Amino acid sequence: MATQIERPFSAADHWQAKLQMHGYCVVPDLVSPAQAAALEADLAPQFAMTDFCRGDFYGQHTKRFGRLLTRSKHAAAFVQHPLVLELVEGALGPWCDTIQLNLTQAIEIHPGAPQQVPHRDQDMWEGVKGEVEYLVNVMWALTPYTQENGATLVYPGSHGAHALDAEEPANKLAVEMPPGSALIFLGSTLHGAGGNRSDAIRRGMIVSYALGWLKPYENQWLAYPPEVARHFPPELAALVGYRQHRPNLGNWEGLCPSVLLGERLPDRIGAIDALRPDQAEMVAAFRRSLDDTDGSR
Ligand SMILES: O=C(O)CCC(=O)C(=O)O
Ligand SMILES: [Fe+2]
Repeated sequence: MATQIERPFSAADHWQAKLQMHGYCVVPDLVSPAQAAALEADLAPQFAMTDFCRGDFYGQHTKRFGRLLTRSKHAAAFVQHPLVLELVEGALGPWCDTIQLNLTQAIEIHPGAPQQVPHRDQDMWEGVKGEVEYLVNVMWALTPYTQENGATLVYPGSHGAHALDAEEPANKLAVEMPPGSALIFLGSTLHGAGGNRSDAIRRGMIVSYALGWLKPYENQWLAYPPEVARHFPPELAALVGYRQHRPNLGNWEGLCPSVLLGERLPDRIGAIDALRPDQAEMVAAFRRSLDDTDGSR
């Protein structure tokens, strides 16, 4: 009998186990305080120019804006953090071929903001619930998050099949954390911003990732059109949508949309299949059966 070589238990395995068990995990010091401060310094003047939100979901004492990859050169390191990507791919891998960026959003919760309605971010999509995970959220603290200033509230164990429970879970937890730490939670986990009872602003950034075949919350192709995405490293461009999700989803003229990021397009291009191996095999088997039928005539 062949011996199985065991993969060592990695940091990602540790956090994945917590994420799956509780619906969330809090990873301390995922980036340095200096990295968090550099991002915050870029976002601060943009918050100052942004109006307060309207509508009771966002909340009128909050400010938000998106497209963060265009707002700060420091944002990409957060979006592409290797541990985060490994966790997200592990959590969403059973339901997709590749993941995609769902949104980046800078959020300020101002003094006097009431608690946000508890919600599950997956409910933006009308698919089956309780069996599929659609999304993973990463909340990065840019100022300290405290119970008083509106730290995100999570409901431990409210994820997965519990998303179908009629009752709201009894226990909630204000996730207190310093800048550079991140709260990672599933799209099925009940959560919301806490109320800000302090006299200081709570500032953070949400980066979320979704199954590669869904319509993302923030329209990534408009947030990062080809003239912008052309300057991204290829993996980042792929994450914001310049890649097909097999089979053939998100194509441009039947091709991978990354062709738009090149210098020049050929005049005429024919469509090219992008199939999963099992689909390619099914199609090839059908073709062979046609050839066999033709040959026997
Ligand atoms: O700001 C927060 O703590 C959470 C915000 C949130 O969950 C949302 O807007 O969907
Ligand atoms: Fe949310």
